[in-house]
Amino acid sequence: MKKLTVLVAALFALAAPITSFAADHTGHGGGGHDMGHGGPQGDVAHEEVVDGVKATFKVMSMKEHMKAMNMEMPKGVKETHHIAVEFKDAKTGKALTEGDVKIKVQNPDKSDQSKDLMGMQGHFGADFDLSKKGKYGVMCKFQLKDGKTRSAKFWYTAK
Ligand SMILES: [Cu+2]
Repeated sequence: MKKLTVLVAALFALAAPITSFAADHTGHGGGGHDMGHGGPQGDVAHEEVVDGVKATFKVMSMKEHMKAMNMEMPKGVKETHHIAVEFKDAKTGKALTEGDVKIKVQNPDKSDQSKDLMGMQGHFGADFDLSKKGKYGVMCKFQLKDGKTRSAKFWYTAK
């Protein structure tokens, strides 16, 4: 009996992220998602608590990001979007600003792009080429000061 309980628990643990992934998927495709209401720092694309850490993802155009950082748009950039993530201790709300953060983006055509994110002004960020219309799968792996490796993922639809 005990074995069965463990198995069921394991199944649930496996199923949970997939279910929320699928829910996001339909949620974002369902229309009525108004881009550009998120202020200068962009829209919250995804928020998730992973093992005690709250991860907030924002996807913004390079223009928006440069404006928010008070910087000029550099010439010749082929990246179109900036993906930013902020981490907070889910209990205390304290910002967690040190760690290794990687993002892999699966493009609509199933090719992918991976980047290490840089720590900048309280968030981690990197620039990606999201110029094709369609659904991008964003997978983030992060290791913060406590040494645990966590991951989060979500869908982003480029219109
Ligand atoms: Cu940034």
